[in-house]
Parts: sequence; structure tokens; C-alpha cells
Amino acid sequence: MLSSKLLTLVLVVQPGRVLLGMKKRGFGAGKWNGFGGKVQPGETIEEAARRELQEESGLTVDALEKVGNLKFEFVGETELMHVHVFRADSYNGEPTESEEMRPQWFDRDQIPFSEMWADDVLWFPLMFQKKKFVGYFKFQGHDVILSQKLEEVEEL
Ligand code: 8OG
Repeated sequence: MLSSKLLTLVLVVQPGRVLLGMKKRGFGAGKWNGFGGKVQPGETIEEAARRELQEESGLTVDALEKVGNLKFEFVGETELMHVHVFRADSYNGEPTESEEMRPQWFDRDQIPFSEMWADDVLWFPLMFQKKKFVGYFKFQGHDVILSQKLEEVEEL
């Protein structure tokens, strides 16, 4: 049986650009990504999303929109990662480098997908269009997707 770990991911989107962070250490180090991490006992998924965004980028947000629900299996590992993806269209503060992440704005047509998780190129377009999606990706190592399912949904 696969157990499952709950994680969050927040994409801060502005007209024509998105804020990503270079992950400096730990899981996914060397990849650009949104901001997020593990949900802690006693907090809701949305509280965790806000906390991780603040810790890693220095930003706070008013509204967070739930946009995606992604599950990742890694061959040889017994824990499934369940990532709740949120989008924020406005923010407070200035992006600030943290011990985990170095934030940088990217134009929407210059997103560094070759230095990101391999699934991101598939669902970022849906996220930009404010569509909701669910997906399942089976990874071999951290770069190869062996099988995948991704679909748009009305509700999450
Ligand atoms: O706490 P930690 O930094 O280990 O959390 C991992 C972060 O990486 C969390 O925000 C969820 C996110 N994440 C995955 N897999 C993938 C993926 O395939 N694509 C993207 N964009 N983010 C991912 O765990």
C-alpha cells in the first residue's frame, strides 16, 4: 500500500509573468518551482500554503484560488506525494530570498521548463488559463515520467 504525504504549491501570477523560486536545498534542489511544502499537523491545506509561501518568498496573499490536485508516485518509494496547487493573482510584500528559495519573475513565454519538474510544462498552461485540473504522474527518478494522467475538471 502507498501512504500519502500532503504538500502545497503556490504560483503567484501577474499579467504576463509568474514568480518562481530556485530551490536551493532538499527535495527538487536545482529546479525552479512555485512555493510550498508539507502540511503540518493541525493546519489546513490553505494555511500551509500561505505559511510556506511566506517562509520561502516573503510574500503574503489575500486570495488563493485552488487550481490543481496532483499526485506523484516515485518508483521504489512507498509514499505518494499529493500536491495541492493554488494560484494567487495579487500579493503583498516584496519577493525576498530565503534559505530555501531564490525568487525571480519570469515572462510567461520564457518559463524555464527544462529546469523544472517534467510535469509542469503539461499543466502550467491550464493554470494560466484559470482551468482546474487533476493529475497523476509516475516518475522514475526525478526527471523521467513513466506514465501520466492529466485532466481538466469543473470542481476540485
Ligand atoms: O517541503 P518540500 O520543499 O520538500 O516540498 C516539495 C515542494 O515541491 C512542494 O511545494 C510540492 C512541490 N512539488 C513536488 N512535486 C512537484 C512537481 O512535480 N512539480 C512541481 N511544480 N512541484 C512539485 O513535490
